[in-house]
Amino acid sequence: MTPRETVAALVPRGKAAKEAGEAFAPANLALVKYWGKRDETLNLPVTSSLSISLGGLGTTTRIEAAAEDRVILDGRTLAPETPFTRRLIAYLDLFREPGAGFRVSTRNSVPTAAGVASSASGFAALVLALDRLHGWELEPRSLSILARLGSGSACRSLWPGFVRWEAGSAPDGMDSHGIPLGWQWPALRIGLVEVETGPKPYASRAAMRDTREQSALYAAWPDKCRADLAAIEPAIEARDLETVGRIAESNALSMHATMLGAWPPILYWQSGTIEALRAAWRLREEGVPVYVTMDAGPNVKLLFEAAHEADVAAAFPGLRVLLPWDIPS
Ligand code: 2P0
Repeated sequence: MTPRETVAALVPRGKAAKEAGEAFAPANLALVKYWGKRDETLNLPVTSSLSISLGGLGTTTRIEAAAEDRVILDGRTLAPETPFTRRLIAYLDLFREPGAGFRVSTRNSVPTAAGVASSASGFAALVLALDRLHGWELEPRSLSILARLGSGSACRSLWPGFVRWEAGSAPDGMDSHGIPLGWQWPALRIGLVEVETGPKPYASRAAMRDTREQSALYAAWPDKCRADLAAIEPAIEARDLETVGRIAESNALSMHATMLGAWPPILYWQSGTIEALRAAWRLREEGVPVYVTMDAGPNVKLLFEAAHEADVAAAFPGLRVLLPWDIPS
């Protein structure tokens, strides 16, 4: 199945379009990571993954019908040849009727400097805005499948709180989508430690592929993810930070270890990454329950509970603290 066929199978025809559609979607942080695809065209993952939403950090997108395509990011019209515009237009091409144009205005509250992926919230907000523009009224599961076609991790950005991306096994990907887990954990906090603000040396899409194809260590990764996923869900339900944190930290560091086994090696870490990691470990030795996770970049994210926020903030000057359930309506 092609992405276009997926869209044709899910999207109803002949609905009355509105003037515009607008939506917010939160960014998400994976506690058990997605790293490796079994199908690169449909963004189907090798393993299931699990994330937590990042509260008010995310993307707001407004879309309108227009004579020709125009993409506006944070108030500025982008040139058609930027990678951002190309990727967005290629995605819109999956949905458009012949001759139709779109004006898309998108704003990220995700600071690019914070190293939080904006493609996840970006494609989730876009598909929600498309749904509202066209009056499709699709089920969240269908929206999640459509968001996945833009970026894998986007299929987890349609809900607040914890979301499992079920890898599925169908070749057409119709069973590969996000599932909201519903567990509330109001005291849980996410801390963003900004290590480096420059552009990434490797795009995560290519890094994921190179790791899978070249790293002998990748062979151990799918089983690690399956075991981590099976163990983390009951721990989340029990609000057991020690177990959740241990699994999330180990999963993230193992993902980075698989990348080092590729040739040429893929290393996102900077010296500040290691300093942040050691600072978190020091805090833990002092009795503060704080755990680390990282994505395809040098920045570090911390998991802790509200009761320890002051200790954590004191050890990480400039820490940005997020409340996962504090999502704009
Ligand atoms: C994740 N990451 O689970 C993992 C952990 C980065 C590290 O999903 O190619 O932008 O668009 O499907 O979703 C980043 O990869 O990749 C990612 P595509 P995506 O959050």
